[in-house]
Amino acid sequence: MVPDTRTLPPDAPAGDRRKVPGDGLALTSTQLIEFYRLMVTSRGIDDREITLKRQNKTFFQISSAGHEAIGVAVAAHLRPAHDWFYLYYRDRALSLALGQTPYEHFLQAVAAESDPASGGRQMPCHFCDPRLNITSMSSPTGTQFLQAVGCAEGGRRAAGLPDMRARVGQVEEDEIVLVSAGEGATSEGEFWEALNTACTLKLPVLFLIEDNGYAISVPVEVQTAGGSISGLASSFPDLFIAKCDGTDVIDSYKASRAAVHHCRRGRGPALVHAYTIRPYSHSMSDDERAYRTVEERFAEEERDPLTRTRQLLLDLKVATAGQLDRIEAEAQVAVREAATEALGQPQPPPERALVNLYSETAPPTQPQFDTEGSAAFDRGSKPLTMVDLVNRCLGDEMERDPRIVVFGQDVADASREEALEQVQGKGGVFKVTHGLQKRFGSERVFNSPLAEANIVGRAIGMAARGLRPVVEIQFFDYIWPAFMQIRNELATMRYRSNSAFDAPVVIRVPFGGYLTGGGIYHSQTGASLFTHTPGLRVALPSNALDASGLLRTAIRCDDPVIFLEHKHLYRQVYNKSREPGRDFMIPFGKARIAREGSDLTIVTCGALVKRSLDAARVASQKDGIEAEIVDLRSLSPFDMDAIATSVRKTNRVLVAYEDGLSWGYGAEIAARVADQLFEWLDAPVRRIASRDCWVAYAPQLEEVILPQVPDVVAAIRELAAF
Ligand SMILES: Cc1ncc(C[n+]2csc(CCOP(=O)(O)OP(=O)(O)O)c2C)c(N)n1
Ligand SMILES: [Mg+2]
Repeated sequence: MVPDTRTLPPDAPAGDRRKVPGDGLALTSTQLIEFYRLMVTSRGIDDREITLKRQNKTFFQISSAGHEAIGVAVAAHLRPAHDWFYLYYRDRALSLALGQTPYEHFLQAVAAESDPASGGRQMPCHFCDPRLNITSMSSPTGTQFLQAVGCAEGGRRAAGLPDMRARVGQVEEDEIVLVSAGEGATSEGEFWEALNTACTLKLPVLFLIEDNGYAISVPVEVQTAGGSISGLASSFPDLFIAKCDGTDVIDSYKASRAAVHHCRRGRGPALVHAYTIRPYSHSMSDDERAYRTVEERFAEEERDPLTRTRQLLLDLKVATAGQLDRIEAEAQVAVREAATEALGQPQPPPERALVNLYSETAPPTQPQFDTEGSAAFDRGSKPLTMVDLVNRCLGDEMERDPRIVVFGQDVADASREEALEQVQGKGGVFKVTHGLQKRFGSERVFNSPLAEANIVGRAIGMAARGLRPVVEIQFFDYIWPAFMQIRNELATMRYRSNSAFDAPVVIRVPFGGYLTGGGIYHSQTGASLFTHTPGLRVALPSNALDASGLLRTAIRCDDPVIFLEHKHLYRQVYNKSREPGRDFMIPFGKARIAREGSDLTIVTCGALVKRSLDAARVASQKDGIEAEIVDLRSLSPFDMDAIATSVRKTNRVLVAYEDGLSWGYGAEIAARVADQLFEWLDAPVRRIASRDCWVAYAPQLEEVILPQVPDVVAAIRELAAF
């Protein structure tokens, strides 16, 4: 008869426990047996998937073999649907321990439409389960760290703000966020950014690093200075560190218990460095015999967590060999049945390929976002600049929706609260967020470190739990460190999670040239890099009024938006407007006819709108040519109907844009016009754009590199004469 509860000897585990406080470790035999059942189930799923892949019944396989012990041990201290989880692909046992089923894992492997993690969009072991607070994982290594920080931070901020808390869903006082990854992924800069912010804000994030010694074929000593990630991280303040043998359930249990305890008590983040093994090569696309010696591989076999746990249970007399054999056999039956059932499930039908790219309930294209006709202009007030109206829109929206947080570099008035009373406030290098911190407090308006991926990654983590981040990237020229987060994380969130999660984040970005001296790194364009990213929406207003209306829509809609604010247009007198009212919205995909004309159409946006208007005036006065100007306002989606209507009238098209000519935004417009409106055209589609060059600092060079009014005039004349 096995006693139901026993205290295991504290000297049982291997590994370094110097920093693990407390020795009393109570585990029931039932728990230990459950650990074993989950571990053999996890290995059984991997083995079954490998067979299915060889039979071409699944399409990819990556295993959790060797990582089972740390997985079940850490999960024992965590609370699904209470804590939050950012997992990685070797966390099959962990996810089973949190409550997922073998059937659900197989549904993803066979790419079933009913796969609850992604609806057949993602490879196997890309876990996602909103019922358990397992957020959607993607494939890039290391992108999950900053999102986990944002998730923990979102909970913390909401916990302190009753209005926000009431709107964002469940927030638990003692919740923690688990984020896991391999040791190789810690070489990504975002790991260090995440540790930095987690420690700065003392957030309850548990970093679980499952160190199997290899990142595909690259061994840890090539990856990590000194060969130990916990050693490298040891000087972060308030970071609790525990090392353990991740193939030993007891050692793993103790280390993760201490780490969870630290986080739950609000003492800051923790890092568990678990030494695991990787007995099955990196994935089925890899053969480790190409780079590992026979001796090394055999030595690793000695540490197989399944063998070790089985022996432990026998040594402790928790179960007999016969009982363990039966558990294994039952697990195999359950796995086989789950696989068979999943194999009968159909893949998504072809007509569903594009579903879930964008919100179906609140996309920015919907009529609910068109209040343009009922603007409530305050007749008595002065016209305001684009900076003023964007600032007012942000303030109005923050007042309306307590879920909105605003952050980025320099966006706060003054990070030091003691300074806040005495100073005027910074509020952004362009002053667009000026006064918002004073008005809404430092929990909702705050500065980030100088790290662009940090801003977007955290925003995605906050959005996953219901906050509405409106962040600023200081200059478009410096958005690139965040591009991985924007393209692979933000834009894919809805699609890859089958709409279980979304990411309604607005990224405001000062953009563009014509600064006279902006140079290479303060003049950049490149909108097409974002319009080429499915899942994103992109806007580029050319005047203060449109900026107000488009930003309000961007904030209220459920899709992620890149909101390009042209720096050159920020304070121009010619584009000012009166305040249009708190509900003034312009939907995306609705162009504006900036000038009516009958001889040719100029399709344009941003700073080229004014240049086209000036050129059209010259052409009208000097040549009698009347150009119609279509200001697109939103670049993705764009208003093809407005273009078509104009082209059917004028039969000639010039596309004018600020990106470099080749592969730039207008190239696609020109191609669409040529393709869809060919029979309406009396002349070839012409383009005016920047030279395929950086914008040089010398004003004389800037002038020839960026398209100018005379260039547009010349193109109008040429096109009209064709
Ligand atoms: C950003 C990025 N670069 C490269 C890859 C390809 N890749 C997938 S897994 C992997 C190795 C990861 O090693 P590690 O973090 O140690 O995890 P392990 O697979 O060993 O568990 C690489 C290079 C990727 N998915 N993402
Ligand atoms: Mg590794």
